[in-house]
Amino acid sequence: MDRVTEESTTVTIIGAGPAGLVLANLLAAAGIACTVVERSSRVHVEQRARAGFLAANTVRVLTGAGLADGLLKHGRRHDTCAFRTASGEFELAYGGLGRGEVHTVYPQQDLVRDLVAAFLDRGGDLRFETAAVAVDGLGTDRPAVTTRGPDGALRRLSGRFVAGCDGRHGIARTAVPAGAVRRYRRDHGVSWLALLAAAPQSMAAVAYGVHPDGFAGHMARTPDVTRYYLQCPRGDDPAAWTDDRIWTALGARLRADRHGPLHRGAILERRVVDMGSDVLDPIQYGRLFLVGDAASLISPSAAKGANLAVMEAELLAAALTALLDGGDERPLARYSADCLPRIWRAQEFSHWMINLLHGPAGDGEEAVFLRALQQARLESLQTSRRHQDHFAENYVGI
Ligand code: RFL
Repeated sequence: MDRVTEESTTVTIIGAGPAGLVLANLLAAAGIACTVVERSSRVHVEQRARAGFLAANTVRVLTGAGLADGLLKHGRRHDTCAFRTASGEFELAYGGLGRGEVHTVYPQQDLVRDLVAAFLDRGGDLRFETAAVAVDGLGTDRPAVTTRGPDGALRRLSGRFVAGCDGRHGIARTAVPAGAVRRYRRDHGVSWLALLAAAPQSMAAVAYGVHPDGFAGHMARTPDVTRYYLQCPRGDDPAAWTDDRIWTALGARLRADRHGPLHRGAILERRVVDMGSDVLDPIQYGRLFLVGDAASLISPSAAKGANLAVMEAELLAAALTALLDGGDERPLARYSADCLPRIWRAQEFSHWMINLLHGPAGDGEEAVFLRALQQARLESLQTSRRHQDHFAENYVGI
């Protein structure tokens, strides 16, 4: 039997993604002891390119907590998106619609790097290459997380609460007994080849190409790197997509012949992402609280995942602080009920976006009908100011 060293903390946070790191920083600022365990290395989490579009609420939370120096300095304002269809291009300057909110473009890996540095600067306890391997005592007032560190040693961290911020495939979800929470889920049946290109953005706006060959997307990241997406068949091998094939498909679907050429560059990353969503209800079990992708996975169609993670981390930090500092149990009791309506709003909008951007292939009766609906949806968005305001509110809001 391996020897297990016993340790204690107040809140054990599993996972150093946006959810875990925002929570850790907010708790540390409130003087609440927490320990973050992260199975990957620091280099890995600080280089993992994913999201880039930060909602106004995310910027507000980070600014209020003094965590926004990097994003305020290097982030870029983004307020327009464009749709390219067979009938031309239309732009939505969403920064002037709805509530007038805009995105800040700042790569997730840069935000993670800032959050790691801020937590360590405060003297925070953050253990990389340390995986949570078991969670126990969730129904007691002393839940514990057993971890295995880089030296192979086992440590059992017991505390008052556990925050599961370890993403969709983490251990926190699996620690919840079957039947204790309900899991809603949907496979949208669509896959994207997610690409990072070593090239500046090709146009100022986010662009969504709606094309008979499938969807294509263009999103800024940094001055030298741009994210693109190509709808692809489920199970496609990313290696089968050569740089040439990628640029040809992007050019065709984003209609470069009509709207101007794309800035090409080497493809730095290509991976197939299956569009799926799920929501756990409640996002709590005993003294375990789920945050971010661990609570609800959302398809990247509307860039909501990281923003939901930050929203939930803020609510959980405030609720834990109210209890541990002031003895008020009510916000923590409400955590799940407070988050779920916002999660479902984001899910609803992301689902609507999926239907806006993808028409089914083929000449079958249903496919033809659904493509006509897609066209009607795009026309409504192009022509109705009310629809545009609603879109803007949901596109940037959380
Ligand atoms: P993360 O970022 O996955 O972090 C979870 C962390 O937990 C660690 N972990 C463990 N650590 C210890 N022990 C264990 N047993 C562990 N198991 C797991 C993992 O190593 C990891 O470090 O979850 P978090 O913090 O909830 O954050 C969620 C966001 O990362 C995610 O929602 C977004 O990236 C989604 N997303 C986007 N969201 C946006 O808001 N805007 C976007 O523009 C956007 N673009 C994207 C995206 C996701 C994408 N992919 C890869 C699905 C683009 C893409 C391509």
